[in-house]
Amino acid sequence: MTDTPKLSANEGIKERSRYLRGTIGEGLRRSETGSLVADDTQLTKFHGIYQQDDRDLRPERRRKKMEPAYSFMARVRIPGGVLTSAQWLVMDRIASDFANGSIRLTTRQAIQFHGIIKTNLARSIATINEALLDTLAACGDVNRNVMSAANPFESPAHAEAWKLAGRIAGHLAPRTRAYHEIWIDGEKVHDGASEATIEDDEEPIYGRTYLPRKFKIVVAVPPVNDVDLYAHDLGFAAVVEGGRVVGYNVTVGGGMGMTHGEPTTYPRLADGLGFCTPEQAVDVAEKVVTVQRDFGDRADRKQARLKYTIDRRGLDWFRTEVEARLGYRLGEARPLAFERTGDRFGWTKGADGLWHLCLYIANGRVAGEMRTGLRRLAESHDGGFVLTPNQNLIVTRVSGGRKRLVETLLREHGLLGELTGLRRNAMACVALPSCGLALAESERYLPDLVTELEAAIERAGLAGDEIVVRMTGCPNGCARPYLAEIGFVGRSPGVYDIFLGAAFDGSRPNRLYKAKVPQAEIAGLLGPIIEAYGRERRAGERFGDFVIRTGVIPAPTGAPAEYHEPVAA
Ligand code: SRM
Ligand code: SF4
Repeated sequence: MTDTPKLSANEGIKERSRYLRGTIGEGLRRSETGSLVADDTQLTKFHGIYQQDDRDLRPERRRKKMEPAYSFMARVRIPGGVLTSAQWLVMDRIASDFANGSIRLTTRQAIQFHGIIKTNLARSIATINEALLDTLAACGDVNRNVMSAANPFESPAHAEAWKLAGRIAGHLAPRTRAYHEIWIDGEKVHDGASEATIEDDEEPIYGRTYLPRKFKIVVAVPPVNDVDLYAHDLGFAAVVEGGRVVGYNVTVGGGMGMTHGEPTTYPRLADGLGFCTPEQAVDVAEKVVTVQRDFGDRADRKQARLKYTIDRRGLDWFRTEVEARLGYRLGEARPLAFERTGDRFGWTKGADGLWHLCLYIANGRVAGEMRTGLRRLAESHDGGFVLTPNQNLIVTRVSGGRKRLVETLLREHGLLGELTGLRRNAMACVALPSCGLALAESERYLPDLVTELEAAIERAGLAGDEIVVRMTGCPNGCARPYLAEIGFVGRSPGVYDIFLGAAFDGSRPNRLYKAKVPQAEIAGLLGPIIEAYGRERRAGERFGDFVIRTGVIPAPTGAPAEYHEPVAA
């Protein structure tokens, strides 16, 4: 008898999957349903594909005794978010040929397509591959898209950070050939008969059952914390001397997700692990991943992220284990400071002498007129684009002579305009109607809530002031709401928990201010606090700091209870 806890169902699915094949190939050929079988829907995640159904249509289809309106979301993995104009045009084409007409920029420098029906799925993925991009490992229990500080053309340090993101992404990519068999060489879909062929597949880093849970890595270039370093399983913060990266401070154990009413689940900011040289960074990433592979909880998926492994075993134990695998000690972390999170909008001049224009894209949703504008731009602009870690878009490498032309085109299509500092720093997750886990609206609601809050912002004379506001439709934290100065987390339809007090530079989380607030009451609750901020703030004081100094909330410490127990009744 052993008291080893029973492995979670997903572990069995992975183990039996023959390196992520399952029966996906057969499922794609079955025409009597728009869905795949349940086990395969877990495996497609490793291929960057989620089965979803339109939740707006659920009641009607249930009434009509029809199966749910199944379709698929495909997430394109783009390390550091760098795209050529030609690649943008392919993404644009996929949006109308196969998806719901929109391109969705994510909070992790990737692109999502929603609404792809099963019969279009393989062609969508093959088209993405033709553009030299892929969806492999964009989701699933593996290392996901690696983010790096936007944008690589800004400085040599940014370029190095981007290259590191690419090297890590390549090194930690799954090696299984299942992805190519299923999506690219569709006609040769593996029949599963030949064990020997499959055994040729090896996953030297992951093994047959991959990781216990998703894993996320970022590379930051201080003083800008656009990647939200502390929200991630593993972070590298560039230490720059004389304009060059001399190494990286390594952070581990960040994560945002939690479950309402379950205090053993909580957001957690990453801890410092040490310092490594640029040459050591990929090896450090591999060893951190393998420690989590071997010690992460494979019984309870709610306890399976690296943050819980570290809290269970301790940071010192974790460092010792990583260093034993590296065969050397990590250095002392160097002093470094961040000044801000979020994106810097408008024009900046890069080290390349060219200009880069950061555009605000509301919740990352590129559709309609906006999409037309960006298509027209991509057709005439060969400098490319960079997706930011905050759902926005940078038009890169514009010559000084073309700046006016680019601006005119973007203005014509509503892509440039005056916005309050609150709106420019607003970010919402997808939520309804596609996200199966959403408890409340997010992307479709936040813009209206910001409009309501803007009344108080105008009264307080804060139109130009940046305040970080983020919303998610459930506590999983996809828009990193626990690092917002004002965070909204969906509880049930039309009802939100309000979190206040994160640091503008992303180094301190917020805490639960008030739970279960009906949406009609939010502006009434926050308006007076915003107005008091306008009147009483000290020079340079940020909103997140103000609510602590004036006693609206006690200073957040990151203790798990602070995400579950509200300050205000
Ligand atoms: Fe997320 C699950 C969307 C960034 C934490 N996330 C989901 C799913 C796939 C829902 C599902 O499992 O069925 C959502 C798909 C919605 C849809 O219809 O498109 C979804 N997550 C997103 C995106 C698209 C939000 C956005 O509006 O941009 C982001 C895609 C990122 C990417 O390109 O890779 C996205 N998700 C995040 C982040 C932010 C980040 O990584 O910086 C987090 C918090 C950080 C973290 O991981 O701790 C995040 N997503 C989650 C979680 C909770 C994970 C946890 O261990 O606590 C889930 C649920 C789960 O994994 O069980 C989840
Ligand atoms: Fe869905 Fe929740 Fe993520 Fe929003 S935070 S996309 S509702 S899983």
